Amino acid sequence: MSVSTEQMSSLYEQQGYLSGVSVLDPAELRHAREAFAQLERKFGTEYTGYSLHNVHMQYDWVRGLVKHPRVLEVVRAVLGPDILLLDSRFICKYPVSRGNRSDDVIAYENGLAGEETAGPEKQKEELVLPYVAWHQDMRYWGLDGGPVLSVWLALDDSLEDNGALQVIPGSHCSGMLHHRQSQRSGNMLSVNQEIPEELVQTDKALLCPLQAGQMSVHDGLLVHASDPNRSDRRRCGFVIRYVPTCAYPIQDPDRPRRFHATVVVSGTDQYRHFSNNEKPEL
Ligand SMILES: O=C(O)CCC(=O)C(=O)O
Repeated sequence: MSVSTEQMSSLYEQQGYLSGVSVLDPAELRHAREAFAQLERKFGTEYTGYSLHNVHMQYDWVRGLVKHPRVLEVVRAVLGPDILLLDSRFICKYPVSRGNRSDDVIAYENGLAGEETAGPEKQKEELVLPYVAWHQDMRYWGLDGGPVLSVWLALDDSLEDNGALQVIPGSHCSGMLHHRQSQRSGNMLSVNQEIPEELVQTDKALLCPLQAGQMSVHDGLLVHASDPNRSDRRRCGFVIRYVPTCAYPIQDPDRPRRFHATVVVSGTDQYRHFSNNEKPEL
């Protein structure tokens, strides 16, 4: 994307997200994918699907991603010079195995997955495809004093058939919407919440397709979701949350959250609102 910093920030302000931003060159991408494959071999894909949380504290190659100059250039354009990394997580949707694939898709599309069924239908019950329900990130972060910006960095091509991110442009201007317990099985969100469909302008939904090595960024109030991976390819993304250093944690029982892995990644932190970032640099 060859747009100026001013254009980037005004587009972001208007629509609540940017997409198709090139970040990793081919060598960097290869390195990240090889390192991720090593983690898959070490931990297994059950684990690497959603449990690689805040591993920027553990692995140099992940640390390189959260401080990647191109990532920080875009984040700075939106949040200003002083930036704290709040949290990071790999979110990987693996393909359904070929043998089961058509059954899985049918089970999901008929809404059978997760329902109480007997006999042969019981088998389908176990084949729930992971998806991410419509939500706003701010629903999960007990924070005030500044916006949250999420980066979604693609390690694989992320397209319609393997469950790319979808957004409702401009929805970040509607404030925090009501969330409830999700009605559908397979929601990857850790507290299983969703915005009821009647509150989401799904007719305005836009897909954010990304090539491996590209990223999208979105505002913490932007309504977004992603469908299951119905392809035979993996869809792996690295999600990084950033805030300006003026943001601070609040005690909100609806949004309990602990911040164990915050790091100043740009500028200085004159506020020191987050307790664990004694070391200003990672
Ligand atoms: O990876 C996904 O499908 C969803 C990610 C997401 O909800 C987020 O980045 O906030």
